[in-house]
Amino acid sequence: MTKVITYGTFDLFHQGHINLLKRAKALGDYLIVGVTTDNFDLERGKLNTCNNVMERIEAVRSSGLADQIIIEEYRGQKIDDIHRYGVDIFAIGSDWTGYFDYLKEFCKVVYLPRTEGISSTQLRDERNTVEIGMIGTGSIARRFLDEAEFVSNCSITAVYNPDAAQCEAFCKKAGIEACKSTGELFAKCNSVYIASPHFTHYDYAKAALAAGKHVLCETPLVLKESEAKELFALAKEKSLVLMMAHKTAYCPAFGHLIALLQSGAIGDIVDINAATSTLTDENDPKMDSRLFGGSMNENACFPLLPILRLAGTDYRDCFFISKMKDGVDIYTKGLLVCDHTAASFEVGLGAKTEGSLVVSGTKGYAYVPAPWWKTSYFELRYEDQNQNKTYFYPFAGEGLRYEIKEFISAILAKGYFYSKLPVKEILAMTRIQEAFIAGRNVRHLK
Ligand code: C2G
Repeated sequence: MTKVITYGTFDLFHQGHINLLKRAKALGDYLIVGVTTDNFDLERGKLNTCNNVMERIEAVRSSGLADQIIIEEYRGQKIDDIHRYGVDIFAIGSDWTGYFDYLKEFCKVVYLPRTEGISSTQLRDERNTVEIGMIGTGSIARRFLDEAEFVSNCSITAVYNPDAAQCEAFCKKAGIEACKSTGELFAKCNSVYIASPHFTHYDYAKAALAAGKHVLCETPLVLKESEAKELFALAKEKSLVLMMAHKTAYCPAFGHLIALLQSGAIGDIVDINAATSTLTDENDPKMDSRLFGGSMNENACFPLLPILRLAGTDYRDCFFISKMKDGVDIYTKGLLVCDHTAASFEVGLGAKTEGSLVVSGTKGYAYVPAPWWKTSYFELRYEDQNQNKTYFYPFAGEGLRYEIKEFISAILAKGYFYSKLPVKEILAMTRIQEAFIAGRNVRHLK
């Protein structure tokens, strides 16, 4: 019996895939099809798949062409599979010609003709495109523009900044239309990315939602829980997506770290410590008390993400110790007391801390080195060091592409969509920031 193996993502399963599988099957008597996992695709830079792994497996299965379906989850697996399944022929489309010649050492390698005129990329592009209007033209907006290039089904169609000169300069460089008002912007997009100073978020988000636009808003969404609740209620009423642009929440490594810890990898969690500091120039608007600057307002959403996810949002008490300068906290240490877990965090714009995340459990601890909020690597450590494990993941570019992809997927899903950053966590983050601004349980260092 001649065994043939082939691999693919098989997203939006189409005639090109069917032809390929037929040609591969014709090479032998038994066809094994490897379907890539969602994580493996992310790792190899494929961020745009529309179907999840189960849907893609089901598509291959229902073609009736595969005698066996396996999943492909790591680089180098093809060699293992060839040995494990006693494969005689490895077959793949001609777009890969030469790439898999290294497998010739283990079996015959055949590059099959690719079907012209159809591809998953083309099908993805034919789906609706989300037109994003941007509010704000600062450094994060610039990065957003670059990162959006990596996400399909979206385009930046217009930009607004009340400072017309700044807006013109940004748009000229980017080759995008500058708008003179939010009304003009809303007319040129179906969704809005808000990257303006945070005290303006509420008004812009409310106006955008009222105009029927989906909203992706930079951190912090707002600084009052009542405002956050109002915005989410408005989004729900109008069936619109409202997401906070929290890059850590959507990156692959952070998601896997949380899943591992929630499944008991270090036992019961007893303590979480996370720090995020970004030394900032004294003259930067982020250091201006009139503009709601300061470390808590600027950075707290980052350490609070793992804390609220792992310890829960129903904390009993929350305390703060701050070092103030010109009316803003240049450094704040926070302590959260939950029923089962203690948590502490540090944020700083005027003081530098070790920006790591440490989660302590009854069986071991997780260590994510600085900058943990751009998670790409972490370790689980145990009393018996032989049990220690290290994990590596991609964190592509600035990492914003993951949140952009999530935003686009949520919009295109047109209905049920599981958000990786639940509303209750955003509300709890806002509640904690609001308590700090109100001076509740805040002690000041001299
Ligand atoms: N294909 C084809 N004709 C098309 C489109 C795709 O013959 N018009 C083939 C590809 O060449 C590949 C298979 O269909 O052999 C699956 O394609 P994709 O889903 O794009 O998967 P790919 O990224 O090529 O993954 O480990 C995974 C493999 O390396 C291939």
